[in-house]
Amino acid sequence: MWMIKDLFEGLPQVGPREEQLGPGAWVLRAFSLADEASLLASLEGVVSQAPFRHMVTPGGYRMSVAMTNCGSLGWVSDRTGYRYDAIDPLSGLAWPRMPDAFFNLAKTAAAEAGFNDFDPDACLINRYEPGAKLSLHQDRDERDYGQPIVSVSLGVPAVFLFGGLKRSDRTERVPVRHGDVVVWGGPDRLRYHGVLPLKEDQHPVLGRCRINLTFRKAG
Ligand code: MD6
Ligand code: FE
Repeated sequence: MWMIKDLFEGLPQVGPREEQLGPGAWVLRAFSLADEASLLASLEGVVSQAPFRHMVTPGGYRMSVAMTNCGSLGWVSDRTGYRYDAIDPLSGLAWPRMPDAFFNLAKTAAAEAGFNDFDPDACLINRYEPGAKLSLHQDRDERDYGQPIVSVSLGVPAVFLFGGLKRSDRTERVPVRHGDVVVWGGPDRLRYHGVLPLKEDQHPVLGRCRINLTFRKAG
């Protein structure tokens, strides 16, 4: 069947644009597209050392999103809880170092949103296949809520849910596409958020997947 989105396929995405989601929250449209090649090459290097895996929640459920990490700390979940750990439990080794292309993108995106001294030490890498989702949650395992979070979307488009400071607050649906970067911090740092189940789609490089890089200062 013919769909409107087919009309846009193959056309160049327009240059960077910014949308404000809150006093300290921004979507930087297409912000990472200029670095696409180095980001994807760096991603391949990280994943070859620390492959994607489905972690288990403290409640015993297998997460539909597959995860890995790079940087001096990595986010992990198992039956004992959520935490940041310097060691990849799968290999028993340190997580791969954060590639310069990742670090530099996270710094420049944070600065663009007004956070000038972002010092990321952790990059959580999420892989969504069709149907994978992330339930509404807050990011509260980090030590310093004064530091923002930078989130880079690659591959198949998704719908990011952006809620309020209470779980029951209404959520805004934010479409995120290949190259978009979301930054939030300050008064928006603890807002609930999640990702709707990924739709079946194809990206020329990443296939049926969406990859999300989430940068934090964890330690
Ligand atoms: C995702 N992201 O977009 C999931 N958390 O795949 C997150 O949970 C997230 O994107 C904090 C800040 C930005 C995020
Ligand atoms: Fe999150």
